[in-house]
Amino acid sequence: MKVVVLAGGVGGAKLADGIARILPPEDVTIIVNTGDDFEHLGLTICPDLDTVMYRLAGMANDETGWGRAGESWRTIDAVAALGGPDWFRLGDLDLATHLVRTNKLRAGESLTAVTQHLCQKLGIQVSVLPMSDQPAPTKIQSNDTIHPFQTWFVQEKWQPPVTKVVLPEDVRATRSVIRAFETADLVLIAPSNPFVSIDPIFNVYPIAALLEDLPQAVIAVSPIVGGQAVKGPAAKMMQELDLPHTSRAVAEYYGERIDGFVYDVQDAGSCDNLEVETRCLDTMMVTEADRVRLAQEVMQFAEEMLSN
Ligand code: FO1
Repeated sequence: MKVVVLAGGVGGAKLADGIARILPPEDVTIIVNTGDDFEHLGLTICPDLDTVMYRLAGMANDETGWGRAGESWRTIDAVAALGGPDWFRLGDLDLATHLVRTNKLRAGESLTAVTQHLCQKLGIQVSVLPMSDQPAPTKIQSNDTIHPFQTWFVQEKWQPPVTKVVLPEDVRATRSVIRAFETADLVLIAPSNPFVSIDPIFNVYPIAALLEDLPQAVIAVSPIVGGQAVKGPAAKMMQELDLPHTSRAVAEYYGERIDGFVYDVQDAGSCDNLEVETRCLDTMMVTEADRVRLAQEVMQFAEEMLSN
């Protein structure tokens, strides 16, 4: 069964890793949000692509969820000593990724080609695709201020209340992304932030239409557990966007876009008589074994749905 996983940061990377561990690599494509990307210190930084790649390569930093394990910070601290910006913590090992990526992009390679190169060097066998090769910066409007994403997320620690998530117009999917959707039997929406990780992917033309027209099943895994986001601003954003911060509200937010919904045992009973098929599972992924188990249970749910 050919599976496409839509992923953002930490939660998305974990489900992607679980799926990559149980399916043949040629059947798995991870399509990653690039709305968080930005230019910083002259480097092109792609946080969600890097979080997914490091997790798939077994070198993710489990404390932070982003960057690399066993990191050191000598360079960024030397940057600070020279009066440079150190608010966005770039580790010494992580910098290698940004240097190689930026160098290749400057030489004219596409982000898709650069990502493929990095994955090959990191020993990643599944396909990891940026949602587009064009810049597609997500901005956060808070009342009458519009913040670049990383300024809001890191510098402001996602505290400014979100009035609106501002997505770019005219961003187009790559041929590889379109082909992945056209050959998919199943699309999984990982437990990522619906507004700043998943919506930016749907915003890329013609992904929303592709998902509507093609026969495959679309299953989302809730990023909200027990009324809280497992990590990051999703629950806070739901309140600011006048949505209940519940897993049921996530299913209702995805609405027609999904055929199935997976929510956590902590929310048992909260997603009965939804339009879509649902499955109540232990969705917390702390260990690798958790990631494999959840992936297996989600695939079982999908197979049951697809066989009906
Ligand atoms: N997030 C932070 O909260 N603080 C940081 O200093 C930080 C540095 C960083 C460096 C590389 C990278 O790939 C991600 C980094 N992140 C940091 C996380 C990043 O802002 C988020 O992963 C995404 O943009 C949202 O998912």
